[in-house]
Amino acid sequence: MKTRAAVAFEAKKPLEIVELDLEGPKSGEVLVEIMATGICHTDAYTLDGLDSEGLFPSVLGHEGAGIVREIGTGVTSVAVGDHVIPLYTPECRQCKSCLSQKTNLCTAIRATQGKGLMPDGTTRFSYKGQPIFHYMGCSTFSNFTVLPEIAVAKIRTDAPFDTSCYIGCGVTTGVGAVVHTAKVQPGDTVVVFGLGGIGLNVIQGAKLAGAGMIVGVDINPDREEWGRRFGMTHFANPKDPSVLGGDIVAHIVALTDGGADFTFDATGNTTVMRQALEACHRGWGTSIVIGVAEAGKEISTRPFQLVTGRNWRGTAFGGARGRTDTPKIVDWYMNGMIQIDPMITHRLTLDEINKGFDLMHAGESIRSVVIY
Ligand code: NAD
Ligand code: AHE
Ligand code: ZN
Repeated sequence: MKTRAAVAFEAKKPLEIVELDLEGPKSGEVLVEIMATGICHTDAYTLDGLDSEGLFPSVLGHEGAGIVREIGTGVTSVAVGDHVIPLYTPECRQCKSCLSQKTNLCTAIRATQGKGLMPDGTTRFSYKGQPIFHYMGCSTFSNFTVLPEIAVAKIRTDAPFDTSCYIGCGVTTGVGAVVHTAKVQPGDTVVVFGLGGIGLNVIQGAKLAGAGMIVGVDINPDREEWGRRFGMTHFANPKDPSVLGGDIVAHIVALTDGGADFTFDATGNTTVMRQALEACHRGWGTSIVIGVAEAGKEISTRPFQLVTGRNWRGTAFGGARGRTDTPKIVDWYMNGMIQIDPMITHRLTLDEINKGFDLMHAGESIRSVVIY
């Protein structure tokens, strides 16, 4: 079949809207009509050539929602007509990682996914006879895409596509980092570095978990108002002269009476990751890395920071088990426990998708969503 898609033909070049050929689902796979997709900073990072796994030409996008239109042989967990969210973190329920119950990082198809291929080692997309790579196993910047059955979460049919697509990455990552990974407890002090599409969801997750002080840190002053809308109690801009001696770590440590119980990096900047670790409380504070850093970047700190009891951890997809937890987060949204609508700042057509990247880079959007 044919599908309209925004293709990343080369790094650092705008996406091009073209008609691709798409092969139908093979055994264990499903064809999904994507109804809406968010644009996450990770898409921009890959398009900018900063991802060590980045492949071109490819169909980016990993934050979608849609409808199953066809199923391959052997598919049992979803049917034609089901509403689904594609999962870049699948859940096979059979691999060592899934069975361990210690991680959400299913390994069943990770190797081929990282090579831009389906589990059988081939791609379903092509353009003028040339193969086009998949991205993060999802490729939601195409109106139709093919996914393994283990990489779709069935969701309720009354959830709107243009908001629930954000649960495919940003919402689940931010809220999940708090509730699944950190397991923040009532009264805990939380500091969030980076108040974009992910960080604001960390803030609302912290509020949901009953955190006491919730501090937001961002170099964009407009983000103070955004943070307060979702439960942030204090804000610090590292560029502001009011920051103690120009040292954001000293400022946070003073503000939080010795450091935070939990800090989160949602910037992808390795200098900020160090600040987040060092802003944790001596003896027990834990810093969670969410941000994805550029290829070649490394994190560092004085080992003394760890010797004296600070913990450094990371999280992917908010520690959520794709098929099990994603539908629950959709319920949280539909029940009003968490907000999504105000964070969708821009709705675009597929032809306007490059504008979504421009808005993100200019700090003018929280989430842009493409509606097919
Ligand atoms: P975004 O662009 O919407 O937000 C980033 C925010 O960080 C912006 O508000 C920006 O002003 C702020 N910022 C930038 N530099 C800063 C600094 N030095 N100090 C303080 N604030 C700073 O991006 P997003 O979509 O929210 O994604 C954030 C990060 O999370 C990206 O690195 C993305 O790749 C990553 N991410 C990781 C996962 C995961 O599963 N681990 C999932 C989604 C996104
Ligand atoms: N490919 C990169 C790493 C990118 C990365 O860390 N991706 C996150 C999701 S970001 C979503 O916006 C993730 O899930 N990582 C776990 C995994 O298995 O990819 C690199 O550095 O090579
Ligand atoms: Zn993402």
